[in-house]
This record gives sequence, C-alpha cells and structure tokens, in this order.
Amino acid sequence: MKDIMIATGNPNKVREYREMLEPLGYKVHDLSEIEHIEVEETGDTFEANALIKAFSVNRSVNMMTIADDSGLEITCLNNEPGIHSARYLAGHDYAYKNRVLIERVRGAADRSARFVCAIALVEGEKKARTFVGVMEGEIAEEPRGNNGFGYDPIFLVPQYGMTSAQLTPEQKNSISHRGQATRALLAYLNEKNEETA
Ligand code: ITT
Repeated sequence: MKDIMIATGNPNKVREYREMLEPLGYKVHDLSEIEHIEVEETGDTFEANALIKAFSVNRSVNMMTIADDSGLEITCLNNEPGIHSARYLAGHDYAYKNRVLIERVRGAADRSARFVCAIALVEGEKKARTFVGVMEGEIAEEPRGNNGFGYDPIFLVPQYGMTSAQLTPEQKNSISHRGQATRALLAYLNEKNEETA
C-alpha cells in the first residue's frame, strides 16, 4: 500500500482525492492525523502556494505529501477570484459568493471561466514537483446543482450542458482541473515506480 498525505484543510478536496486515489491502491492520509500547522499562502501563483502548503506539512510526516492550490478564474473579471478564490468575500457562504459573481458577470459578452488546480508533490526537503490541470467552462446564468462544493453551482461545463455541481463525482473527477492534475501526478508516480522496480 502506498501512503500519501493530502495536505489540505478543505474536506471536499480530501473527498475528491480519496475518490480518485483509493481505487488505485493508495492509502490516503489527511491532516486530522497530525497536529495543526498554520500555513500562510504568500505565493502569487497557484503553483507557489501549493508548494508552500505541501512543504510545510511534509516536514511533519514520513510519507509523500500532496497539496493543491486551486481556484476559479473568470475572464471578464480579470481572472478574479483566481488565487484568492477561498478568501473571496470572506465570511460569506458560497450561496452568497456565487450570487455576487453571477451579478458581476451579468450582461458580459464573454462569460468564459476556468477552474485551475496546481498539485505540489513533495517527497523530501529538496524534492518537489508540480502538476497543473485546467477545466474550461462558463459562468451560468443561475446557480444549479447540489454536488461538488464551492463555485461548482455556477460553473457551466459545456460538454454536459450542466454545472459541475450537477455532475456525479465520477463525471466531475473525469474532466475536472483536479482530476487532470491528479492523472498527471499518477503518470509521474507510475513512471517512477517502473524505474525503481
Ligand atoms: P487548502 O488551502 O487547505 O487546501 P482551501 O479551500 O483554502 O483549502 P485553496 O486556497 O486552494 O484551498 O482555495 C481553493 C478554492 O477554490 C476553494 O475553497 C473553492 O472556493 C475554489 N475551488 C477549487 N476547486 C474547486 C472545485 O473543484 N469546485 C468548486 N470550487 C473550487
């Protein structure tokens, strides 16, 4: 069994990583197993912040560690909320944040948006890599769906004609930014295992 620590305080991310990694034989660990570590996301890119999170946690555990920094970029809002997605309109719930974003996009000719996910894999103090996934879509006219989390109810996935909150977990993972970054990570890990076999 290959052990992997998911360095995130977001239980929805943990769930999605479990859905994707456990069927492949990974033993998924999360932060509930270790003492709380305060991490400041001071980077100005998704990749930089993912590395900060993964390095901070890897120092306290004896297994490979991944963290992801992710967010929603809306073209007509200069790619906001972007790396500030979790902190955007802090103190308000996502039902409110999603309504505000729909209002801000109302009337825009270009409703395009994308979810971005950078995964950092850290295997030691100097051993790190990042993997990025992007899912392109549009901001919906109204929030729809109860699956997923965060901005999923307002993110329209063109190939399904549904928001990512209307997709099943399997459908979302098969196309999502996090799913794509995870598959790139897995390809790297498989290649590495073959080399050392
Ligand atoms: P950690 O830093 O502890 O991992 P976080 O939720 O603060 O948890 P981020 O800083 O990476 O993580 O912020 C990501 C935010 O982007 C997240 O809170 C959601 O608002 C949004 N987001 C990312 N992936 C998403 C997805 O698959 N569906 C909906 N919203 C997503």
